[in-house]
Parts: sequence; structure tokens; C-alpha cells
Amino acid sequence: MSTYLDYLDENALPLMWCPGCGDGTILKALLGAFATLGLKRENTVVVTGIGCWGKADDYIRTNAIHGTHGRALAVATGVKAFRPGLTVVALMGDGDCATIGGNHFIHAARRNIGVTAIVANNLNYGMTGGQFSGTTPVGSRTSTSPFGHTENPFDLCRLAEAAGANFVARTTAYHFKQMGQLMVEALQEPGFSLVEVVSPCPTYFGRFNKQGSASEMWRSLKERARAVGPGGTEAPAEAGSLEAPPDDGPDAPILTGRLVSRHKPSFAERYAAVQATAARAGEGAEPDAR
Ligand SMILES: Cc1ncc(C[n+]2csc(CCOP(=O)(O)OP(=O)(O)O)c2C)c(N)n1
Ligand code: SF4
Repeated sequence: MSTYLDYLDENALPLMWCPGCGDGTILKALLGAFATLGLKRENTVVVTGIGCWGKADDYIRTNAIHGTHGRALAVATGVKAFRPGLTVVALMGDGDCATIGGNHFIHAARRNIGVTAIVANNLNYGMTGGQFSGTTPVGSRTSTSPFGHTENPFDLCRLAEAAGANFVARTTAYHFKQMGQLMVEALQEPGFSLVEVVSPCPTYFGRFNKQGSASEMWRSLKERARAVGPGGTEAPAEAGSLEAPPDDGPDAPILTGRLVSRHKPSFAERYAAVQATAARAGEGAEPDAR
């Protein structure tokens, strides 16, 4: 039986992330999910953007493409469209996914293409010094909002749901077991899947917002999580009923669990059907008008 170590490039250690950062834990959960599913390294493609979490591919022994900032999903879409049999995973920070790459995110979800997006949402741009991003809560202090952020944040899960993703889940870096289980489910989804992991950035977001030590930030994730769905303590959320408060500041509750799971045809299924129709038309048959 394989373990996360089968997918970890130990030669690349030590990890570059700051002490107390959530990225190492997310990496371990992801590689553990690969092991649970027994993914073949040669059939797995990890695509990253740029940023602290975007460095994750340095430590992963599968195929990998280190993309450009905000374009991980564009690259991943190309890979999956051309080779639908591959498992394609896009690793993005909230800057990558929801800010510079926001348009690729909504269109990947709308297409329902079979890519799994693992978003480390640390509520700011970590790598470049803690600027605000598209998920920074109102009132938060960042290096570009030293007196409090004025804009509403995206709720990534609501965005993905509204755009058409089949599988949408949120967890935190603290909830290691739940994180791994959600990743396993997401990786098996034929359509677009999102696992948003709310993750601590003690170096910038935590320090600017006086959230205490790294361990206090981790404890806060534990305390603020409100689990829904299987294993949760509250009623399961139905599709269209995500009740996460998106703009209640940096210490707001975090709704976690499998938030959306539905079975609309994926991009690959629809595309294969169109290809078959086109092939029949090429052989002289009437095109199917449906
Ligand atoms: C097109 C482009 N714009 C800006 C940058 C500079 N840049 C590198 S990483 C980064 C922010 C990363 O933040 P995020 O995606 O949230 O990831 P994190 O570092 O927080 O994990 C920025 C703005 C870049 N590399 N490319
Ligand atoms: S700057 Fe923040 S996100 Fe980047 S490695 Fe350090 S703690 Fe992690």
C-alpha cells in the first residue's frame, strides 16, 4: 500500500514555508489522498501558479507544471481537455485563484472540466509581503490596507457553486482528516471540483491582524469551524444553501465540509458526445439536433 511518502520528493526538503504556515499540512493531506487512491505518478499532473502554495510542486513526484500567476487553471484546462484520462490538480493561493486568476476560476467551474482545484486560502498574498487579495475580509489589515480593507471578499465556494462546479468543499489546515477525505472525493469527481482550505499565514496576515502566535492561529481555525454534511455537527447544506458569512471580518466562523455535490455532465462527457456526433456527420449521417 502506498503512502504520502511515495509522492514526496524528499531530496527537495526542507520545505520553504515559514514555521506555522498551513501549506506543509495541506501538502501532506494532498499526497495522502493520492496514496489513498493509488494514483499512478505518470498519470497525475499537478499544475501550480505562483506564490507560497504555488511552490508545492517542488516537493511532489508526479508530472508537474509550474505555471504563471493566475494561470494554473488555464494550463490545467488545456492538459485535461487534451488528455481527459489524466488526473489533473491545480494548486493555487487565493491570489492565484480568486484575484489575478478569477476569470479562469469561474470559467473552469462553468465548463465543469475535470480538474481538482486545491486552494490554500490564507486571505492574503503571502509570497509578496501580505497584500490584500480577492478573499481578504472587510476590515482586515494587510500591507496594502494598513487601516482596514474596504472591499467585500469572494466566497470561493459560493462562486464555484454559482458557476457550475460539481463538487465544492471547504476545510481548514487544522482539520487534517477532513481535508484528506474531501480531497479523495474531489479527485474522483469527473467534473470540476474545489477544495478550499482556509490556511494560516502567521508571517503576514496573522501578524498584521494581531491574531497571536502561529499556534493561536491554528487553535482559532479549530474553534471557528462549523462542520456541515457527513461527520459534521450541523444540518447538511443543500446545493444553493451555502450559509457561510463571507464578510464578517478575519475572525468569522468558517463553514466546512462537502458543501455541493451534484452530477451534471462533465466537460469531457459532453465533448465526447459532440465528437461522436461530428464523426457520424462526417460519415454522412444527419447531425443530431439535440
Ligand atoms: C503576472 C504576475 N503578477 C504578479 C506577480 C507577483 N506575485 C508573485 S506571487 C504573488 C502573490 C501570491 O499570492 P497567493 O496567490 O495568494 O499565494 P500565497 O503566496 O499566499 O500562497 C504575486 C502578486 C507575478 N509573479 N506574476
Ligand atoms: S509568507 Fe505566509 S503563506 Fe508564505 S510561507 Fe510564510 S506563512 Fe506561509
